[in-house]
Amino acid sequence: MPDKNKPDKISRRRFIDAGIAGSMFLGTSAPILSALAVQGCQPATGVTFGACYHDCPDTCSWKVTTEAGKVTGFEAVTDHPYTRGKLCGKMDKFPWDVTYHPDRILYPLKRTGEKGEGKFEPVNWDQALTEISDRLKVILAKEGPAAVLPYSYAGTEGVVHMNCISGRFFARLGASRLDRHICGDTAVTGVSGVIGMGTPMVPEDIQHSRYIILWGTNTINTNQHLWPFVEEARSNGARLVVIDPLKTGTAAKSDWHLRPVPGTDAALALGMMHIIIREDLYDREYVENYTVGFGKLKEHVLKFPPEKVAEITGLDPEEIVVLAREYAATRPSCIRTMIGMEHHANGASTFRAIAGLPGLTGAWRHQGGGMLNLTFSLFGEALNYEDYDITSKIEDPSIRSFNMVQIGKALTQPDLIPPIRALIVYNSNPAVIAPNQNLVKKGLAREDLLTVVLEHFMTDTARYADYIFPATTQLEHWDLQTSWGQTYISLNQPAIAPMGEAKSNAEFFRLLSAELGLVEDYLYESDLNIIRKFLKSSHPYMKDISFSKLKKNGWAKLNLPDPYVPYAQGNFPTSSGKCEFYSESLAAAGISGLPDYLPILSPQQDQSEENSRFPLFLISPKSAAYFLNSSHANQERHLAVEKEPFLDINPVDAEKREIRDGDMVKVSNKSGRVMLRVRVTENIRSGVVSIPHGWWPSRMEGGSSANALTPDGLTDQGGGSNFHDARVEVERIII
Ligand SMILES: Nc1nc2c(c(=O)[nH]1)N[C@H]1C(S)=C(S)[C@@H](COP(=O)(O)OP(=O)(O)OC[C@H]3O[C@@H](n4cnc5c(=O)[nH]c(N)nc54)[C@H](O)[C@@H]3O)O[C@H]1N2
Ligand SMILES: Nc1nc2c(c(=O)[nH]1)N[C@H]1C(S)=C(S)[C@@H](COP(=O)(O)OP(=O)(O)OC[C@H]3O[C@@H](n4cnc5c(=O)[nH]c(N)nc54)[C@H](O)[C@@H]3O)O[C@H]1N2
Ligand code: SF4
Ligand SMILES: [Mo]
Repeated sequence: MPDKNKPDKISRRRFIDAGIAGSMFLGTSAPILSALAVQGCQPATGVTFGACYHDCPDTCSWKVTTEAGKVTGFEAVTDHPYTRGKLCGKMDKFPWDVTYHPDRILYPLKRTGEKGEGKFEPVNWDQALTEISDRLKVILAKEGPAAVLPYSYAGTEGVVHMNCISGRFFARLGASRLDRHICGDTAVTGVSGVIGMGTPMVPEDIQHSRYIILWGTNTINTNQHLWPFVEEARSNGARLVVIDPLKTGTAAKSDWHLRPVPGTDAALALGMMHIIIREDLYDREYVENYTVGFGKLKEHVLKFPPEKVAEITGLDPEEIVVLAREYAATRPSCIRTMIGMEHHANGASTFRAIAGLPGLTGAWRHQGGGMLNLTFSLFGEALNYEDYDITSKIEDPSIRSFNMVQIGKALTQPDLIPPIRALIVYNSNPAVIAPNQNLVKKGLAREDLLTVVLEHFMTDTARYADYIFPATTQLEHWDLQTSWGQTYISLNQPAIAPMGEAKSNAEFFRLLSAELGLVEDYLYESDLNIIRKFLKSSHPYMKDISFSKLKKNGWAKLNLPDPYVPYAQGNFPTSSGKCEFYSESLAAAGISGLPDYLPILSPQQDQSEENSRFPLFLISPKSAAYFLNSSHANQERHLAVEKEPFLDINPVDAEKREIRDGDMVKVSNKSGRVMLRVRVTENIRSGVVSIPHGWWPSRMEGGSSANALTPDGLTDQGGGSNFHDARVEVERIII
């Protein structure tokens, strides 16, 4: 059970910055270590265990068979109780789709053409590192280390290669810091305002639930190993409700699909509370003993009667009443949230309002009850972050930082002193995934910017690089995988030697450190040392989990209390130890003490001239089942399934614009325009259109994808992106 007094609560940011890697020095000289650090021995023939590196809540475990140093078999481990012997369609042929793909970058490359053109020549490692380090030395001497910026996210979530040595390297340099808030921090900030930063439920327990609300999450696509547990609950009589403006594949399989206007869910949650309190459906004893601020909440939600909430959300008043009654009357009840819904200017407030519901109904009392959110805090408690996290100890917090969401602005801001002169990109593809794509590309196109990209493929970001370095894949390096969606820890062993001249992220930063003459031992810690040290923990969750056991089996479940019902009797990791309907600390910080609905003006309400020209909301969720963000969106097998990206539009909106199913359209706003084919469909509510996230602009007609239309504003708290607040107009292209 999370202990609110322990300083080991890690934010999602800190988890991602798991550049938070460990310490403990080997005391050997840097270059020698560098040579030793790369690989443990991998068998030429035999079986190794590994785990998926993707930014996906499922963190599947796999088994690799090799013969004569080549992969001959790749499959899910069958005895894993959560992932249950199945990899997803994106990853079930991973060795051939990625590691052995003929387009994979296997040698360092140096730019010969214009930035963005994609013309390169091979260069050897030594020469490329020397040239980069010479340019960096000039930048450091002339403009200082703040002129250097890393750009990375969760391309691999392994604790070694996500941001361990690299995090230490940039902190040691004194480079500008990157705020990695693009995913999850907004949701987590909102939820923790009410119930604290803990892990409220474990995913398997959803099978015990009898009322399941999948709220703003497309489980079948984005979290597919949870789905069998949902189905199990249903076969035992659970009712499944999906709340999503889109009729996703998950919504299509639900018992009841509610389709609010995007960005209005906080009003819906407060409206449910209105009914639950008015009709006396709340758990009096739970509220009295384990919550604070009920009196204030009761008065506050009077402002959210069903008629008013119906007006805001576009739902029927009756739907709101029935949802509230059913939710309050059925036990155990579980609300499952993930990430997509946070991508609005009011994202944190939305999550905060929703997080209050289980406290009101006492859903926390039951196994299978409460809120299934993210599980990363369990790993934050269990593992030895103290030794692993050198970065935060050496990083100077007074050095300026840039939010990764606004990378376009950062690279193009005219009055920045010093300007960003060097950008090192790894584990991310900002030309595709960051909002305001045209501004990002403008920044990347700067001739005076030294851009270095570590990658597997020639991504749209890599095309802008001055130097590209070939990164190893998960089959070629050691790593340790924690999870933000389940409770297993997995060791990834290299199954084969690195292909071509590929080197891991950690090794790149060791080599660059040596080239720059940096001497600190923590820059040269080996992969295996990082892993072993990270596992060295006396926390009860780690009982009987060791490196050698993981090596033998591949995975281990954290030793959590069974059943895991942490808030059955309060014990919330909040400052009061209770569920905080009213938060003194947030009120003191100038944020509302109560959860509230902060309206995002709809295009109809917003009378500004600018926005009246763009009357439709655009959302760009992860609708592509075969992409993982922008990963795999260049692979034939994946593209064959996804075919092409469509703009989904409701018949009412299509008719107004004389658009028919299959027409080519131009979707535009002041930031950009995207050309694609439409699908006229009742699957989306009127007033909203949708384009799938992940497609590479270079592969689209007209050279732009969804993020050319998304705003680069920030969410109310947590520093996330308001991707889904875009407004657009759609026109038929007459050919
Ligand atoms: N196949 C696949 N799986 C993935 C990913 C991927 O790219 N592809 N990405 C991974 C990553 S990084 C993440 S963060 C997770 C995300 O996992 P999810 O959060 O489940 O996925 P999203 O598609 O981002 O958003 C979920 C749903 O939110 C809906 N939505 C948008 N705005 C609102 C709103 O205001 N209210 C409500 N109720 N719903 C709204 C969208 O229509 C969408 O269907 O998925 C992970 N898994
Ligand atoms: N419009 C819109 N935009 C979005 C979202 C949305 O829903 N809509 N979702 C947002 C969310 S939630 C997220 S998390 C971000 C995700 O954004 P990113 O984290 O940038 O995700 P990917 O596009 O998968 O890019 C990861 C890259 O890392 C590379 N990679 C993988 N392993 C390694 C490695 O070991 N070493 C190196 N050097 N590279 C490696 C892959 O080849 C890939 O190109 O996108 C965000 N952008
Ligand atoms: S992407 Fe997700 S579902 Fe697919 S193999 Fe990786 S962890 Fe499993
Ligand atoms: Mo994400």
